[in-house]
Amino acid sequence: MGLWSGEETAVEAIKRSSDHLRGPLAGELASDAPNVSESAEQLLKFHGVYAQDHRDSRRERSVAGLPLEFIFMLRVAIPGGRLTTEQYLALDRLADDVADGTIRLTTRQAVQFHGVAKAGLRPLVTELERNLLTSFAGCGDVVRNVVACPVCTLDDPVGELATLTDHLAVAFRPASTAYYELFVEGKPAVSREVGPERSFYGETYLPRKFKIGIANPDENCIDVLAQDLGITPAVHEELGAGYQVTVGGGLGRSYANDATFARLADPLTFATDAELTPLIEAVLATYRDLGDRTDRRHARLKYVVAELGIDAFAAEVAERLGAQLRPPLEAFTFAPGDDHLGWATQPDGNLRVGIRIGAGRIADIDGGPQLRSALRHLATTYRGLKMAVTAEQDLVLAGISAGDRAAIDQVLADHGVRSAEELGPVERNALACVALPTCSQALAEAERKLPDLVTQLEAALLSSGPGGERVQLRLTGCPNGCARPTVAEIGIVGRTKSSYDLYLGGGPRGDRLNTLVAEKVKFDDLGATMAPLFARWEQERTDGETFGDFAARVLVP
Ligand code: SRM
Ligand code: SF4
Repeated sequence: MGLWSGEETAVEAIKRSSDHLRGPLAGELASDAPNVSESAEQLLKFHGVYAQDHRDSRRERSVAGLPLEFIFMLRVAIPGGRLTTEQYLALDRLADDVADGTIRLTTRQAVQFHGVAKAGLRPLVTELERNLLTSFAGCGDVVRNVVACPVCTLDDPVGELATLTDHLAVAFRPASTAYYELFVEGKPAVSREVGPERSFYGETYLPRKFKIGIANPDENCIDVLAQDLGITPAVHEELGAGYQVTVGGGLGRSYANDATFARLADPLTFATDAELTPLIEAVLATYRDLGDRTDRRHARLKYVVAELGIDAFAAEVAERLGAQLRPPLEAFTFAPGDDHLGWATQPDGNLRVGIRIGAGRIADIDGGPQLRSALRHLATTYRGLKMAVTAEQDLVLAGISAGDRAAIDQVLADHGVRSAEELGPVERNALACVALPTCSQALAEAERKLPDLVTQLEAALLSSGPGGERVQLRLTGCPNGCARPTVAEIGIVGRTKSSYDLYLGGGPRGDRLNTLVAEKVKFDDLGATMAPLFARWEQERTDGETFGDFAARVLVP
């Protein structure tokens, strides 16, 4: 029995009658229509596909009496963000063949293609499968792409965290074979699994999306407390190595719904390696049973944990697991997240280099950096490289022999790609969500305005604050929080077409939500709004105090 009363949402009915994620998709994908029905739209998400329209052309087309310009976004789920050069080069080709000529890295280490025509979806998925990649469960009410610190998995590709990431990605992928039937031209696919749907999904899958993140025990680059379920390697006094498991994180909010809020996860338990998978299954079964299926805006796991309290939630999990949960470790803290940019030495003596992508968009800019060409050149020349998308929308190349470092630096410089040391103090750790022109939920610009915002804030920092010090900035076009602005030192969130809310006081440890300090600030006024606050930081900070810590101590109400 659920905790919430009311009628279930229309999406629940669509899922229930879909025959495990099939519904009307076969017919609609084959039809000549450029768009799909509402039911198909909902089910496509489970296959990693979003039906969108190009929002820049809405007005013009409406005036001309034309229908919307229908396009699709496809998200490739890449566990821990790890790619081979072969896979990367396949993604690069697909960007031209079926998408808008760009590859978009996401804040969950996935890759998105934008501007795909409906007819391009099957060829796209077929090529992904050929390269052992999948968009299945990239979106939808299931376990999404499992994120993990990219450096842990690159530095030890067969180690504990890499193995766990790959295991969880497969263990929690739906068993339905609909994806392969619909998209892979009827052929059995590499990652295919046949059998009844997993019991923790049941007939209607989860109430909403479910996010799992695996943190580096030494630094929190994935924002583990923002995940529905976070896993951090830890050591128990008696049991030895295992994992601190946290539940109930989530950052999305809605202006139109006061019952929604951002929330950091609570510690649930300490689990050994052998206990982890059944534990997660029990958490998912608890969520399946108790999540709010009457209001999709209020359906995430965090609302169940908040409503019940962590102890009662743990009891529900224990009942489904058939065993008591061990208490979590006490006094568990996180070191600040590393951006993994620049050169570093790997444990085996090889090198890795993290390259800032800039809101995750890998593109060649007319008259500007030729990032896409540079990466294609590197992946083609150095076939043995290992690659990983970070949770900050950047890319790390690893397995580089010391002798190749200078040549790689030269390729990047020749293509106008700046090194980590050349990045500005705000630019370096600035994230932005996609927002316009593709995101249906965007209230304001984000990715396209990030360079302007960085310029404004760096000018303010240089003129008023301690110029060279790094400050973390995250910009989104709405309060859904896709660039995790809610835990950043400076979070800027779209409120109306031309104004933003300003949040301060989070930080790179990812263990503190920030606080609203100014509402509906015009975009062009954001730098001027920040300048006096940077000046106070310069004057009033304690020794070495970061902007986020200072803001949390002094600036927020
Ligand atoms: Fe997100 C919805 C983009 C990470 C919270 N997100 C969307 C959609 C699909 C818009 C939609 O529903 O139509 C956006 C597609 C835009 C486009 O055109 O590409 C979108 N989200 C993204 C990405 C691409 C942002 C980016 O610029 O990198 C990230 C893709 C992640 C992935 O690879 O799976 C992305 N989204 C996040 C995160 C951050 C994270 O998970 O670490 C969050 C906040 C954490 C959380 O889940 O609470 C996030 N996205 C949302 C929400 C709010 C959910 C809620 O609890 O209310 C929505 C709205 C929804 O689901 O209805 C949303
Ligand atoms: Fe779209 Fe809002 Fe997510 Fe940005 S934060 S991608 S505007 S849903």
